[in-house]
Amino acid sequence: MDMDAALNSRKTDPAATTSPAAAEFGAAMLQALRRRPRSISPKFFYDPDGAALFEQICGLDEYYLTRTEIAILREHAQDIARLIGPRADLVEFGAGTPDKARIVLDALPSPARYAPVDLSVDHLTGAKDDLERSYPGLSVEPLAADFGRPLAVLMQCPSVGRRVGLFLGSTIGNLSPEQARDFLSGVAAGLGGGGLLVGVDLVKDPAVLHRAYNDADGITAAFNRNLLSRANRELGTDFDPLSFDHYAFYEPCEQRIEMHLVSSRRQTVRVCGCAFEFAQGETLHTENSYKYTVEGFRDLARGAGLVPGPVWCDAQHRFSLHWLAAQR
Ligand code: AVJ
Repeated sequence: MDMDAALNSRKTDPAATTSPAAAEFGAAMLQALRRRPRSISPKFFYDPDGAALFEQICGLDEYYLTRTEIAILREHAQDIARLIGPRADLVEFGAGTPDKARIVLDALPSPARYAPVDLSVDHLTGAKDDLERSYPGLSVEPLAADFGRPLAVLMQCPSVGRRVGLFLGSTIGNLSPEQARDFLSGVAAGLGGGGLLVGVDLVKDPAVLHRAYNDADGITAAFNRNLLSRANRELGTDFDPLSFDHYAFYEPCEQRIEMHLVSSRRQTVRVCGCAFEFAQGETLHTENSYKYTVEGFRDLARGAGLVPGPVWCDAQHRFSLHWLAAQR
């Protein structure tokens, strides 16, 4: 292959770019731009810049989810610890930071293992030593994997005790209800008894939901646009992020927040050697964030073969934490 051909194949074949992660992102971006309506998985938001922006979102006044879930965890840590029991083997799906797991670990008698699972666990290498020092007898084993296939993940780390899953932050809201049911079925099959603690954002006044995804400081807008900046950095694309408007709204029929990037003008973007045109007003759908009623979520869990147990909510009924038991 001559130099030109080599360069060309590098441009058109995302698998020929550096890391497997970048290759997956490149393939997903190409697919996203080829289909109508254009859409891409929200899992690609979380490069280091995106993760930092998400941490900022978690501290915003408008974004009630994180602080509400933390308050519920703190208030009911003892009840949760009793359900989990001694020598627990905790697997956290989509663990950003271990802050919330720490609230649970603080209340547990002699936890055996904490395995945070995320696409990238680079940010967790420092946390491993900290955690092992805080909890003598605990072994911390970060696992780099796509938690979209929970059964495969659970089979990759055979249990060392009573197995309990953590799926916090309403990350389950990124899945459609059908995908969420499949996820829960996989967890049910992989837990072998034990249980799952899931944080689920609740259906509420659309104005409150709207504010949570349209903060005054524009941090959510920056988080959304970072997807395009990340593509520019990792894939060599030439998106102009500021020529895409952040658009997030609550869709009550689907009970979900939809997040989009809407092209503010006609423009052409080059991705992996291909040109893609955006008409003015054309959108790239970047995220769904489904909301549930308490009963609606319990029904979904039952449909996945899990047995719904206690549910804890805040006084304003904004957020819920569910204990789901896995049958042996
Ligand atoms: C991490 C998926 C729970 O849907 O609320 C925050 C991500 N998107 N602001 C959410 C997010 C926009 C968040 N989850």
